[in-house]
Amino acid sequence: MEFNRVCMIGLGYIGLPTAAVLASRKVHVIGVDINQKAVDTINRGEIHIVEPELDILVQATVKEGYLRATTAPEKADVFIMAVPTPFKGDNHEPNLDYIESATRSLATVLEKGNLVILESTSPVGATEKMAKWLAEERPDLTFPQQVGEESDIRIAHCPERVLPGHVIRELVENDRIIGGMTPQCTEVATELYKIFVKGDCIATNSRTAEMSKLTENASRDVSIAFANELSILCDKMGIDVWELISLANRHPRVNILQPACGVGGHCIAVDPWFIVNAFPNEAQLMKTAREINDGKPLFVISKVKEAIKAIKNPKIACLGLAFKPDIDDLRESPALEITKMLSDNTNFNILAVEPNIKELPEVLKNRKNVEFSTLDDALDVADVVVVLVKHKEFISIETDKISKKTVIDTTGVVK
Ligand code: SAJ
Repeated sequence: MEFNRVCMIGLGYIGLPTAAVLASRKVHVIGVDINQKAVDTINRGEIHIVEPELDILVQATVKEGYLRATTAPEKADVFIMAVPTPFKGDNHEPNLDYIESATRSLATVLEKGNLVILESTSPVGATEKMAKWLAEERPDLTFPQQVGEESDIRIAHCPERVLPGHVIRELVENDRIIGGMTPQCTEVATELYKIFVKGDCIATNSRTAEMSKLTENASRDVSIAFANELSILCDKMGIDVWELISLANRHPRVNILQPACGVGGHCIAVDPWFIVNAFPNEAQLMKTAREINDGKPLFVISKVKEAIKAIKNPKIACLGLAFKPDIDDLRESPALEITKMLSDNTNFNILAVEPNIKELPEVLKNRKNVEFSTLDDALDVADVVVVLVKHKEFISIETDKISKKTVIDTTGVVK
């Protein structure tokens, strides 16, 4: 199959880097997004998200004419969908509305021989649903149904597995799971990814590919929950959890992850629910892990409240707002949530320190008791220091600056 033109639908944290990497391999990429501002920004050769190295890649590929953004799908050899799959309702039910509307909109320009790939993290069966929506829109074309049967359109699920902050490198170096609806679909999709993937392209079917992505993030969530549960147990026993974990990890077959103030971001705290929602009775461990990790911020808040009991109008330094170390991403951040919940108590004065952003985020702005502070200023005046994120700036905090203060360290940086 020839891959002269690729239409990338969704130009967010995954779609834009993938589009830019493909374009850097001299494939003509049309990026599609409903956000006109994002489209305009990209067409100027700039970016609307933060990701190292992405700016250079977008600038170069737009300038050379390989990448162009627009708001509606155009004819292409391949369509790749990287749109969000959030929740709907109270029961963490996956919301496939974005996939459905993107699917129906691309159906109008679909042609015999095209390959359609779903990259969005999806519940099991979503790729089959996508095929069904395409078939409803285009009764004149045939779609993959049975193994061994050739169809006009090829469909596959190829989940992204890149780590925010390392996306450009991981897009190229990571192994890629290629889950075609039929072996023929897998074969064609593999050819496409081989244009830029240096890792292995591993063939499977679409349902296994969907479940593999969910499994990876659920597995990490369960491992982090184990560490978070340990941290609560150690607090009760007066044991240093970081020392404990480093000792236990000396065992050749033990590898415990690190506790933190909770689990954030758009992936690990979301994806396991797609499994739990579909199988609430069977997915007991994954559900409990989600509850443990979601409950950790409340435990941290209870520790802060305990520490400031005797202090009138306490000054609390909250160190870190991002969802993980050394990034500026505040999406679903437990550190931000903790800072916000502490500031709900108007008697508390909060000094929010986040070296990776320039101003307070919207949720903390206009709160009289929250001040955006430098690390040094916060350490000078705070009664209580709460370390929420293991940013590199906090690792080098001098002991004498905090020796007289109450420190609640959720990250293990303070020695
Ligand atoms: N965290 C801990 N303790 C740890 C490791 C992480 O508390 O030992 C916390 C972090 O602080 C953060 C959260 O977990 O709040 C998630 O961070 P992360 O670095 O584990 O993962 P994400 O969300 O940035 O990216 C994950 C990755 N998945 C896995 O590592 C299995 C990435 O490869 C996926 O592509 C991404 O989700 C995604 O898009 O699904």
